[in-house]
Amino acid sequence: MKVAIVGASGAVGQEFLRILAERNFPLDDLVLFGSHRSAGRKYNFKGKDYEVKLLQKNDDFKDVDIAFTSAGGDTAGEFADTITKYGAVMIDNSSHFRMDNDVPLVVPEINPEDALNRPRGIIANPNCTTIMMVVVLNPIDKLSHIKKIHIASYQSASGAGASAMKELQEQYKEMVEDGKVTTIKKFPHQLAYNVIPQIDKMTPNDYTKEEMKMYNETRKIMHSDVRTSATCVRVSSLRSHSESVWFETERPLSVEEIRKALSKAPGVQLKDDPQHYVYPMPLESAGKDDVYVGRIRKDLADDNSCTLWLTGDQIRKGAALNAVQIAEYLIKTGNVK
Ligand code: 2RA
Repeated sequence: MKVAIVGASGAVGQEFLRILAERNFPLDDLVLFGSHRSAGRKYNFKGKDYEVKLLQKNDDFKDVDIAFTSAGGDTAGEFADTITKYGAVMIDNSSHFRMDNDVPLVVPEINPEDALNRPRGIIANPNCTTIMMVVVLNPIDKLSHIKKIHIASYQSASGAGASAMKELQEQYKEMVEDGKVTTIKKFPHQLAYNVIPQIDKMTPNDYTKEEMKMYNETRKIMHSDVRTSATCVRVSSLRSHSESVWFETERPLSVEEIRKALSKAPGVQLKDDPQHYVYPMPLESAGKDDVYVGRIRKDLADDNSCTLWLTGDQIRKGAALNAVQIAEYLIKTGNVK
């Protein structure tokens, strides 16, 4: 099994290296790719150094079985043919292919079989906030169909990449040392001591692209007609996203039913004892694999609705881990070239 990581120097690329090592992913050979900026850098994987090669339109992917790509939508679009030409499965982390009818959009806890039908050799990894939400809501949808979802997200700097995490740390340092922030590059406004109610570009309906991803991708992954209305907000935590979710089901559900379903759900950890200050927070979920859920309660405004709070590591389950789990499923089902 030969594995490629495209975008190896980025936050998600680096997480791929850690997760593949931790999970003892069955690979015999590894090849790293990157842009002009990162080509030539070396990264260690299980005691051996690997040099990042420049991603080019050539035959470098000839022997590759699985390519994990996290290099942005434009690069994914431009290099997809090069990557898949000789039969490699491309598991892409960008939003470029997610809504294409001939590209499956997969969360292994929910719709792993979709990964088996990939006419273009591409499988899309969903948006981070969507992955974490559907891992929690799908087991509830099985109790009673979820018709509507309202969500407010609290997304850490990590969602905008390694340089954004550095920028947030720099901004806090500048505030302490100079009393004002001068470094504002990755975010549209100062993030330190602030929250920004915009993630990704604004679309003509005044929802952001991130919010529309939550609407569209949730339907595709869950094979559902559910409607999701989101406000996605950047907050000044460093790593791990959180979400406050309200959902309306066809029949009213009790909190006990929901807790029972979630306590058995794969990839989910219940942390729900609010009377004793027990609920999940991003500081704890950072670096962990599961999505943590708490504050489960009835919605006071609607008998058929409940509400909950969740948090999960956007770089792991929201990106690299989900992609690696897809690859593990393909290997388990003998579905790699
Ligand atoms: C973020 N990239 O900006 C993520 C959203 N998908 O948080």
